[in-house]
Amino acid sequence: MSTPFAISPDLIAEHNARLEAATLEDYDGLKRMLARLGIDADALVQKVMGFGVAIPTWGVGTGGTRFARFPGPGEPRNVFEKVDDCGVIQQLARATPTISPHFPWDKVDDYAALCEKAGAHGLAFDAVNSNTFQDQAGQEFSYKFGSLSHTDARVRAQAVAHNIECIEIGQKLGSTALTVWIADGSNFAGQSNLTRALDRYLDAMRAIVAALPADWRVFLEHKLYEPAFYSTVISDWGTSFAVAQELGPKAYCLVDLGHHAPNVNIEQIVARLIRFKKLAGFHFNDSKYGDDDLDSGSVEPFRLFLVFNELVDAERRRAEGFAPAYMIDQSHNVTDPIESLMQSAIELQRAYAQALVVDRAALEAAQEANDALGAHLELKRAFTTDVSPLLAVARQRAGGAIAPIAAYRASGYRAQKTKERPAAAGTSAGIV
Ligand SMILES: [Mn+2]
Repeated sequence: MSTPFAISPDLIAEHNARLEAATLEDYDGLKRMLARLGIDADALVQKVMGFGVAIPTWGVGTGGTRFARFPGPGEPRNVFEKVDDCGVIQQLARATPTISPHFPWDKVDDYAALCEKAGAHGLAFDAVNSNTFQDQAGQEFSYKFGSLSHTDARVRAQAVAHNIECIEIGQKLGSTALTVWIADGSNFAGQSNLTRALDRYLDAMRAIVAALPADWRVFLEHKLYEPAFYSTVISDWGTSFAVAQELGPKAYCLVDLGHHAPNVNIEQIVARLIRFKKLAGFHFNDSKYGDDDLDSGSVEPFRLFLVFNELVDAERRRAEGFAPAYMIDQSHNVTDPIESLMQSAIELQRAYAQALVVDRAALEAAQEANDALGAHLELKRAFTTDVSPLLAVARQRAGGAIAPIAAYRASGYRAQKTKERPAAAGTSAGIV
């Protein structure tokens, strides 16, 4: 097992010493500009430092598509090595204090050792993810035609048992949430009875909810299509919401930004779920065409900002039951996953900081006066505010690197891991 903190703190200190003067100069300028608007930049830095998003264990490996996977050098070969990579991401960017594991991919014999490993990096575990969308070696029944909604009760029972096992593992890791995404659906009109499939899913989910410990929540993740291309059982936020209502107070709706119909107003969906106290949290990514799993904020940063605008609005009015879990869920095919994950976490912090820069009183006044353009301009002003110096200061104050990707490249971490981790056949990574 490699030692924690493989990147030397001295390297980060030297890196920061080189960039500090220019960073503070830019920050002071931003601080004066925000002060003129009555906004305290230092308070925003504190807010940004308090923002954390979970890294999925599958994210530190190269994802791939249904066509091919092109593995990168020095990829983690097991969950312990994945935790090492998550440790580096957190060490440098200081925005990702938790890990979201996936089972059975991350199954180990000794979960106490895994907790110890994560703890040594200052990391904890967030929601655990179950997997009934593929068959595992030695599994009795196949999920080819579904899992929790399968026509055969024995398959459903097997899928329920797997989810309960995930809860049991999660308890050992200090997690308090289970994320359930099923691939169930149909590829032909008539293949599946749309009503009965949902009924079977509800029955199975009731058994899973009944197994949740008192302080646990279950996150229901919907997805419009793929692998089912005609109908998907939990296809949209409406189905997810109705199901969460039926399953009771422990069930919440998870919003994966890529899992919606084209052109859907995602920020409005977020507002609705907050209003009905059913927002579980997010799987962050970006997309241009569908469920593309592109890096967060890389294609539509304004949409991301508008989502955070709703979140900050809810936070400021202390919306009842508002406690979203933030996770990244994207597939890195052409980049070093560590770099992509750091950059994505920064883009999420950026959207959060920009949303904090909105003058809520001015926005509300414009809305009340039906000043459509005035309201829009207030959002645009916040969105076009360059908060980069504020984010850099937050990172440095939290002990990270001012420019995490530059520091990472200078560290030689990937080259070192390429030597330590010769490619193993069948290393799993994927997209959820
Ligand atoms: Mn997802």
